[in-house]
Amino acid sequence: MLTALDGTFGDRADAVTIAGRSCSYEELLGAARAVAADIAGAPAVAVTATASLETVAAVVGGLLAGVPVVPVPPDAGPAERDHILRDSGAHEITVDFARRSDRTGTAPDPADPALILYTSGTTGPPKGVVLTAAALAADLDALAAAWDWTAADTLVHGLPLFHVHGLVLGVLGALRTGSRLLHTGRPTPAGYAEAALAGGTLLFGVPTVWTRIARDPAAAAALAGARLLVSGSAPLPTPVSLDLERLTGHRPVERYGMTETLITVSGRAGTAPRPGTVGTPLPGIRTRIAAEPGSEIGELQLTGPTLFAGYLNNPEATAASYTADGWFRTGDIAAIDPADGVHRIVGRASIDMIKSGGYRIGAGEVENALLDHPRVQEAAVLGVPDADLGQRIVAFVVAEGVTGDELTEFVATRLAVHKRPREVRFRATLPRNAMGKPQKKLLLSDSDELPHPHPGQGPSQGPAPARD
Ligand code: MCA
Ligand code: AMP
Repeated sequence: MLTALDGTFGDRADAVTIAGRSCSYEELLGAARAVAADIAGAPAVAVTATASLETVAAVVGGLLAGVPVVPVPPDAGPAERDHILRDSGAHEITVDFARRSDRTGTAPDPADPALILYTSGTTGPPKGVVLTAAALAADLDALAAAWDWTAADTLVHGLPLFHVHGLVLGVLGALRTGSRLLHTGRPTPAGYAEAALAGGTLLFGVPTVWTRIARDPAAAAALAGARLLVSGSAPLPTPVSLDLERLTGHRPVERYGMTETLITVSGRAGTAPRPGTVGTPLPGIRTRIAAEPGSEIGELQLTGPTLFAGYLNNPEATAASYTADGWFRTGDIAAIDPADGVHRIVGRASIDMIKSGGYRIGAGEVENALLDHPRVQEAAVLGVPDADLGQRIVAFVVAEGVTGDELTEFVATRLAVHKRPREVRFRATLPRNAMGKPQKKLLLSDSDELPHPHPGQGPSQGPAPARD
């Protein structure tokens, strides 16, 4: 699975650098084997997934031992953390990166679970997405082919190590292709600039990262020597893509995916990316649009070897995510250009799935946290268009005797930092339909629309609006 650790591509003292600390493949393998020896036979293990060599050793150790790893967001609030640990049944481990072992166990079955990643649905607590080693390998090989990604690359990013983007693509991808990894600790423009000047060739970011780099011309200029910039996890606004091209000479390649499916659709290296589109299906992936007659947009559905093995302990939710004829329902609304098969993501089917800074946040989870506050009678949470984050979380509440800041802090005691509302708006009542369901769109005002930064750039080319 992790070809680089076999010595296939040689070794170097700084094969992997995370937040300023480096190690060779040999050191990483020794540390990961020590983890594997400790956890062999466990049903699952959890690790607090800080951006660190320890997290990498834990995940690699799990892969070597055939024990699924549950990366827990370091800032997950107590409620979220308890849920993840209870639902997964994983026991928590801490890693001492200085330990080494040369133990080699039997190679695990690639069809067995390798990672369990917790991700939000529209309602309820996060669900555990079970990913097999075979699915991870299939996806990384398809991406390596799409991006001409090889051991000659130096991969740069600063994304969190508890989601597909930062962990699967950003760590396991480097260890499978043999590309050197330079993780910047946090995804700041200065960090990316420094890493690009230190030889970075392939740069990964969520749109918020690219937006911030495009607003920092000096940092952007440092990216000129890179080979390929890749954007994903949320829609990249067209003006950002064009600004980056002007500042760096590169238009980012966009790719589309989900925790449940891994990356399934992507632009290709060597082909000029068309802003606002996410490319074509990766090898082995089939896609289709479930559209009403006469319409070319509808739900994107897909099949292929990168799909998850189901939601942990939740066969009903797993079954509900597939059509009767076995295609995965992404919940994303898309269109496919009949001329060249290029896919365009138009929005989400549900207004209750929010993407903020590339993080997926279920409105229901934040609403439930707010409703736990004794002063809150009603709550409706929305993703409002935001020039930096794509969407920002805004909570509409019916409550007395409590401030917005107090409610934001209250949510932070339960859920991860990025799930906190950025803004709380108080209302006397919430508009509801005849069934009693909040009519969320009625809560938005005209000022919640994004201004169009470039003439001729309509909103359809900016971040995708949430749809009901
Ligand atoms: C954040 N802060 C807040 C709030 N939210 N303060 C008050 N109220 C709030 N509601 C704090 C933060 O803790 C931080 O404090 C400071 O404000 C700045 O926050 P922010 O603007 O959010 O900046 P940031 O913390 O730098 O976050 C932006 C980010 C981040 C770095 C782009 O959103 C991020 O890492 N996104 C990546 C998400 C990702 O990897 N998604 C992949 C999943 P302080 O500075 O003190 O800490 S998608 C996936 O895996 C699929 C398959 C795919 O397609 O890729
Ligand atoms: P997550 O499971 O956190 O990866 O979130 C998956 C969701 O992110 C998808 O269902 C899409 O709504 C969104 N997404 C990922 N990549 C893109 C992209 N390139 N363009 C638009 N939306 C994206």
